[in-house]
Amino acid sequence: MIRYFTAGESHGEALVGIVEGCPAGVPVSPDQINHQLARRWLGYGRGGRSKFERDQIHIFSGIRFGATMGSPVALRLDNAAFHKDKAAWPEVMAVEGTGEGVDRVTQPRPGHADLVGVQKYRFDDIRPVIERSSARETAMRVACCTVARCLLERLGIRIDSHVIELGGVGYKSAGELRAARDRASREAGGRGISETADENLVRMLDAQLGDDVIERIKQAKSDGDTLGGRYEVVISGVPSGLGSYVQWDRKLDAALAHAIISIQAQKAVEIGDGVDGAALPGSQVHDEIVPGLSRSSNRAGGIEGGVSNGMPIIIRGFMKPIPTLIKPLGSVDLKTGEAMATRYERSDVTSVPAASVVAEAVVAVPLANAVLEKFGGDSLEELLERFPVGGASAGS
Ligand code: EPS
Repeated sequence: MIRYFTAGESHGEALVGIVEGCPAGVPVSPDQINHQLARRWLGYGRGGRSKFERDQIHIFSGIRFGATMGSPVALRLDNAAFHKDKAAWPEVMAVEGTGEGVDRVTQPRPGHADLVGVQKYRFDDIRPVIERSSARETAMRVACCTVARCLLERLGIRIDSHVIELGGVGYKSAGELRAARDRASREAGGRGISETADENLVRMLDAQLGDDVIERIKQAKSDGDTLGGRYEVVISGVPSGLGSYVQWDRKLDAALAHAIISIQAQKAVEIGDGVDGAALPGSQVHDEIVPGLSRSSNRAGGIEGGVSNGMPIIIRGFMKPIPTLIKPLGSVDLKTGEAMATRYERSDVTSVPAASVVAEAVVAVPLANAVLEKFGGDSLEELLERFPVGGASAGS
């Protein structure tokens, strides 16, 4: 099974990651990882940091002559902010010394991990919480998960995503969304819908909607506010039979939902038309079975009973607005116990487009593990001998 760990602070020297359990013989290159890292910076609404971070992966181990060796893959990403920012990060984040002379952060931001973090770890300074809870960590997650994604690609499994709503602007119904996705898939030809989404400033498939969203972001920026939103991940080429209904921790939908909700600032996950479906009668929700044992619809989002059914997997993530706002929010100074509004800090207005790219990456690990659990194999070659050729069906 593939496991990965990340380490690193947002304004520390670097992020590092270890990916363990990937079969041998999977082609992986720094370019593939860098491509995903560059995609993670896409999207209108990012702040000052996006102007200078240029994420370039350094691979230390686990890959030889362009392919995995079955041994742990070790990765490093330098934080340009460590040296480039005006802030004295090498002093603020120093490994040695007492921290004397370094300002403490004492005004917790509502909605952030700030307050619960200082209470939990008994800090008198929010800085350590800010640093590790930051979404900067998702850069290393994308890098780690791209290794699993490279494995899935070799099996013909592809993962796409697009933003479907941002700041309340988006598709009005499941039908409208489905029509936009189907149109984009047709027009994409051999490419996936992600390539089309990547060409839009907010990763939306519908250019007009994208323009409306940009206006909404501009408005939020001038209001000193932030925005959340929704995106969907579409996984195609998935064979039926991944996951299981027999035990809670073997359900594929649960594993995918865990991966999505673990991304910073995500507050909800939907599989297929789960949210709309909860308000409809069963006769309008379930995908009828037609001769050939296929389906004419995919409202279940490719998973029934925690098991993939061969249709594309559709999973949506819901992101809250970023809790670092220019507009002050009510808080309390931890030094004095007095009410005090939050102070301004550099931030993004929104990072929903980035979250959609991170979501594509993180689902790759539970999915690859479901594949490895069912088909096994210590090498890609062995896995390919066992994996059903053409076992997956198309359609949405
Ligand atoms: C983040 C705050 C901003 C974002 C950062 C996440 O960073 P800074 O405080 O340096 O301006 O840019 O995201 C990234 C650096 C990234 O790579 O996505 C936060 O507080 O979560």
